[in-house]
Amino acid sequence: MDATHFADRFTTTLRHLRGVDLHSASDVDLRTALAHTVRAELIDTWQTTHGNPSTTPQRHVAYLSAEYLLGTQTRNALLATELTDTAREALASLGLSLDDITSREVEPGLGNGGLGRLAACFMDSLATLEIPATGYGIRYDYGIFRQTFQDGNQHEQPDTWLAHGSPWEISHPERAVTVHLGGHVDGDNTTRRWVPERHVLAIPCDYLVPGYKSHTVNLLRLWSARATDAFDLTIFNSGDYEKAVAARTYAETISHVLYPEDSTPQGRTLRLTQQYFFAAASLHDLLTRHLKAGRSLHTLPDAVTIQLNDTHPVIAIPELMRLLLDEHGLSWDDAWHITQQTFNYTCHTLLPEALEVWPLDILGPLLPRHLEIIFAINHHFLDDLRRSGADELRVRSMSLIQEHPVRAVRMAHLATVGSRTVNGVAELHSELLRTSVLAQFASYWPDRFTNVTNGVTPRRFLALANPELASLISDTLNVGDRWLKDLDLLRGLEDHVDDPAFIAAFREVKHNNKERLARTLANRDGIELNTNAMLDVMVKRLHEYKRQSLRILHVITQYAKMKNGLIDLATVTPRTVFFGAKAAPGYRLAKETISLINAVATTLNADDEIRPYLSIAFPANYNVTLAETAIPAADLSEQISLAGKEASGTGNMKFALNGALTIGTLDGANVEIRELVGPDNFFLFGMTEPDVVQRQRDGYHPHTVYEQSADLALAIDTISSGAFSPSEPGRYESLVSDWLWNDRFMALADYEDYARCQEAVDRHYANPDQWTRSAILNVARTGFFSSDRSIRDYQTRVWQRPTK
Ligand code: GL9
Repeated sequence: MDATHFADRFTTTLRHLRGVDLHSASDVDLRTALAHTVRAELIDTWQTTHGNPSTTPQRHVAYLSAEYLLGTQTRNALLATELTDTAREALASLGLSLDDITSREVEPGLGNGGLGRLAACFMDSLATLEIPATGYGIRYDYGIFRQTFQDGNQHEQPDTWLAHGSPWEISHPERAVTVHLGGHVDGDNTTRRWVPERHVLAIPCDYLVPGYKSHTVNLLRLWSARATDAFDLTIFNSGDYEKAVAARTYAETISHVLYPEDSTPQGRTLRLTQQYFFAAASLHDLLTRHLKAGRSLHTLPDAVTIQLNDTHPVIAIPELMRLLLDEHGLSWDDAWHITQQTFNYTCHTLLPEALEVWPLDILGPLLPRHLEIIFAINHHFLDDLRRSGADELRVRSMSLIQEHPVRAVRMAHLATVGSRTVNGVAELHSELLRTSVLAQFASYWPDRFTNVTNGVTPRRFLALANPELASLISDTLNVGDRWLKDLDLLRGLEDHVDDPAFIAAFREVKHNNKERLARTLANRDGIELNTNAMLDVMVKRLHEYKRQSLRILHVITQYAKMKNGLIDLATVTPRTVFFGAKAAPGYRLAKETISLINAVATTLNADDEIRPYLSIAFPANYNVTLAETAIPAADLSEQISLAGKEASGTGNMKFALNGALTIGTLDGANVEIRELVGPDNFFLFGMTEPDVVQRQRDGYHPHTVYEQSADLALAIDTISSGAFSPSEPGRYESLVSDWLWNDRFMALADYEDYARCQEAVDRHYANPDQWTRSAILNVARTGFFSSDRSIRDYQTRVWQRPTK
């Protein structure tokens, strides 16, 4: 398609779809028409690749995830279809700017953080690698909240991403699937029948996922809840209008809002309803397609493999059992074999409080038949376990049911028992799963456990986010943009690490990216960014284990020392410390940390003497769109979680690939990043995971650490003195006392080593050639972290056809 043709289609779409011409078109009209113009291209490709599923020889991958943090769609679709230049030229010929139109696109924020963004990267790689796949999830009416700051405190506003419609969505109300809830179970010992009490409709809302320069367009199918007519008709007929509307509202609540939780599960009936709602609708979809293709249920594992993204969709395991047993009349053994060979489970955490459990008094009333099936699975499993010689202690600790503090289903255990493979998301994480979190399962089924280290898509996080670096790479490697599909080719950059012209060009790209970020922050937040300072970035959910507190304590020490004349300003490496972080709305300590960072920012940024050397930028509402501008501008990437707590991290990979150096602990994928880039190009500090375990065993007393570190005490005492809260000196008392008397994630214990390491960062940065060399090596050596590699690992380690 050439530019004239594109322009023609665009104006026609504007007229026919929006009923406007160029002169009367609003922003929304333009955005919508552009999206539809590109979408039409994708649909043509999609129809040629997905015509008839029964002729596809490859096993279909179904990815089940409660979250997809997609980011904006249009520029990615243009990139994938190689239409960016065409669109730009076409729009320019109409007096319009592609960048203007796309810059106002609203991102679907249907996820909380890393787990949801990983799902989006995987969808991109599946399509790029031409693997037939469907992503299944929930179309939340409201995604992750929009964060604002008022007096430095976080406030949450509803995310109204659908306010102007969703031009990328194709919804099919006529293909709604019915999902049942509640009720009771009838029947005798041999035939059990669920008699549900309520029914809701699941409407498929499809998003096309184009592969980059591939012939595959996959589907992301998000389910939206609607009331059935029967749902409220009886009430309507009885004349109780209010009650009828309330009934309707109840059904539609199911897909109303994303739970804004980070790592910790919310034990609420609505959340379990959401999980079952999308798991059931997705399985219905998969089975219908399988049967329509004339296949037997016994061949399900040969045709489909289901990847469970954490435990959120694990209720799909008993649901598949229910369908096979109750609806299709299979025997228990056949049903179990099929189920167990179809599912695979990815675990994404190490925090014990993040392991989902569902109390029986929540699960039972909502899904009575499923609870019976879970008990039966447990019965079979525990029998086998006992036969293998396990004692009762072991049996109790591996049971799918916990007894204390309340009787509840352990979803990670159910997932492990019901899946063919279980994987962690980084080498260290998978190792810790095998040796601690799921150790007993790993010794019982050693072959079931494997690792797939996470990855990120280079299309969004290099080509789209960092076009200048992308074109420098293409020019330097002389392979066109082939490296975008074969990221190991970045290794070729090592040959240029001593080439002065390349070094200068690389540095210029970084500087331009800082200027671009400065423009964005000026417009978006009214923040002034010093583009001549080192940009030191910590962006991720606000959580104690990630230790934003460690970062801010060190900033405060530096500030206090500068103010007290303990640091000669002439020797200081100027830095801007950038934060981006949302706190779960009910997470008190996290919200206090946000308030403290903002208070310190206010003080530093108002100090004319200090500001040129040390300042803080903390824009509100960090999201995928802001990440795409912030990450390419960063010099330093902060990955400072307590060792053994961050399962992988994926931000860490995005920074390294964009030429930031990491200061980090030996946690998650940091370990692999450091191995690849080399110790000289990575700033390592802190306890190792075994150190942490030992220190806990010995008894950890943060107050003693405080007494023994003058620099740490300076920071904490400065806070306590009210330096950042003059009208209320005790404002941060709860934070201070938590650090001194609890400090669950041992920020204080790692403080001194962190401060030492930051000095090493300053020294390295003081030599620009040395720094740029390290930055280039970070890019050259981190091609491994392409999500294409992760998906290939899933193919060889997880999705191989089952052996009979
Ligand atoms: C997470 C882990 O905490 C991260 O370390 C990991 O990189 C991602 C993807 O595997 O998964 N697990 C988890 O619950 N979240 C993660 O980021 N939390 C959110 O997504 C908010």
